[in-house]
Amino acid sequence: MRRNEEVALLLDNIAELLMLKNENAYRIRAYTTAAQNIRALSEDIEEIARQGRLDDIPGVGKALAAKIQEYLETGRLRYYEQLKQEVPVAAVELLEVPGIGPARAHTLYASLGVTTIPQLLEAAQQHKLRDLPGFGPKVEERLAREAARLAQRTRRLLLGVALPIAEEVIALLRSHPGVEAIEPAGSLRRMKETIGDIDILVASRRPEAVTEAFTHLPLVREVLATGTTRPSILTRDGLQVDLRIVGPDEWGSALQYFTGSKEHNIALRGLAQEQGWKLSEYGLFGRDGRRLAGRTEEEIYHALGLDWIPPELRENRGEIEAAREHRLPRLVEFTEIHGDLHVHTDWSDGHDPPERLVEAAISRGYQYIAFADHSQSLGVARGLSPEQVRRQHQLIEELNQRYAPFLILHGAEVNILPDGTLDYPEEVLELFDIVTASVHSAFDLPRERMTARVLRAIQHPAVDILGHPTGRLLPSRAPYEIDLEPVLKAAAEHGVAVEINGQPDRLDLDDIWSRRAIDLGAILATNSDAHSIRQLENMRYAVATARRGWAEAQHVINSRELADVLTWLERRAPARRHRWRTSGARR
Ligand code: DGT
Ligand code: CA
Ligand code: CA
Ligand code: ZN
Repeated sequence: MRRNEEVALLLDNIAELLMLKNENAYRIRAYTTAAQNIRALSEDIEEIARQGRLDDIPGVGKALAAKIQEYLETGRLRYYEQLKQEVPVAAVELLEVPGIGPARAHTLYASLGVTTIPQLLEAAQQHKLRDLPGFGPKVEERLAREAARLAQRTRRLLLGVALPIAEEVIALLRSHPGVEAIEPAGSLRRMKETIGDIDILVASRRPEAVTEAFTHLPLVREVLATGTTRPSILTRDGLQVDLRIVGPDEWGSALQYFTGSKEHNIALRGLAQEQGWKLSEYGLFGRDGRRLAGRTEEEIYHALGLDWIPPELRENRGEIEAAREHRLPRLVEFTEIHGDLHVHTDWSDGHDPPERLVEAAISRGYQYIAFADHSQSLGVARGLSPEQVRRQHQLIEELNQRYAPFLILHGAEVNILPDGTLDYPEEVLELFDIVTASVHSAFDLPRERMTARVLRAIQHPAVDILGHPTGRLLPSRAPYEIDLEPVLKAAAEHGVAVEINGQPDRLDLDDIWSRRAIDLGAILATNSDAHSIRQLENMRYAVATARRGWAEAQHVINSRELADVLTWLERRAPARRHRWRTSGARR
């Protein structure tokens, strides 16, 4: 099934480019229909191609079959490459603007060279649109407004930036006497990795008073809208916060609606419609208009024959079917996390000394922590020399005496060198209790070589965790080229945990790949990758990502008790067993 989605996306992309070319609707629909049908296949498209049955797929004729065949075999499609020469791909963005269809988009890029929303805004402000065929002053004015709105909206925030601010607002409003309930909504409640804007929902019988308090919070820079039930502000950090105030009776339906996602809501509304019912932010209503549910979210889901669905799963990725069949996962909880296996000290590029990190970990209720300073070749991050590793080993033994029964594991974040070997000789690797292997250099290797590189590291018996497996940085650095399927399979086979790195700009693996890792039998490690005490908090984002990836506690190595983690660490390196027995650290 590996390439089904890839092929479907390719066909969708072609359809979009054809739209921009203003091709006839019939041809365009042929591509989107084929894409849909390929997504619905329960068979691997590569297998179908091998058996020469591509044109048996509904909506796929001989010509399209040949194109898919070409793409599957060569990784390229000449027709698509050629289209990209003819049509500026960036202009697809214009189709997002309400009021711009294919014909107008075509006119915009063909006569003005406008391909992006900011360019559209500029052209509208300079009154260059009104004289274009099919536009006019009214349209120009409207497009200027829409483009201005969208240009703002495209700036997405990291979850780790948005959540603390939202929580500050919520804490400040919660104590207001008019507030009966308050929760984050939207992508924030779903803990998505990036957030378009911050949505907060309040239940109150006194919306004017709440709006008054909200728009006068100390962190408000500018009030964008004052409507009594929908005030909106800009914070001092320049973030937009939308508040919705509803009556307590509508709390459940409003929370459900404003949590989204849009796709999840559409699917849910469809379920209601099958019964002849109507679902909106005001409630679930029967054929005769009688209100069936709406005070709580549970009420609504139950009325629709579903178990209540945790917000992190509400993306229409199978959660509704699972809820109907009572097979939703029991998602891992933050309180089930017993330790953090990736923390940097001031020995490499961290800010805080080991002792203080240990104390912070203990006060978080953890049973164990692993220091994972950088390895020798990472000069910029003050990677440790073998000599320093030996001294750090000594120090950790002393700390373990002092802090028992809490256990400090001596770990390292060891670079995977371009050829897949590790950045320390064997006799140094043997000193570590736990090793996280990560790629920190040569990001531009071809896909096959990057994959082979990481596979080789996984096979090394010293390696326990694969660190930030794709190397992406939000919002700017794309993942390096790597074929994750075999990597995750190898990790599963060797008992190597796959990291969900909790740094807000990493969240790597992401939600989708985390879910795939679980399906392939791999175990995850939710790690903070903290470089300071404060950043131990990153664990939250790692756990949230795991939850979005449908992870249960059993799928997360650091939700295990200390003794079970030690057993796991002994799986390929039995000599380690001797170590914790003699140090007396094992309870
Ligand atoms: P964001 O802000 O881009 O990260 O994503 P969301 O999901 O927070 O979206 P936002 O802020 O536009 O809207 C908040 C929620 O309101 C959204 O998740 C679902 C609901 N919603 C908004 N527009 C629609 C709509 O057109 N249809 C449906 N069914 N729900 C909508
Ligand atoms: Ca939002
Ligand atoms: Ca919003
Ligand atoms: Zn790293």
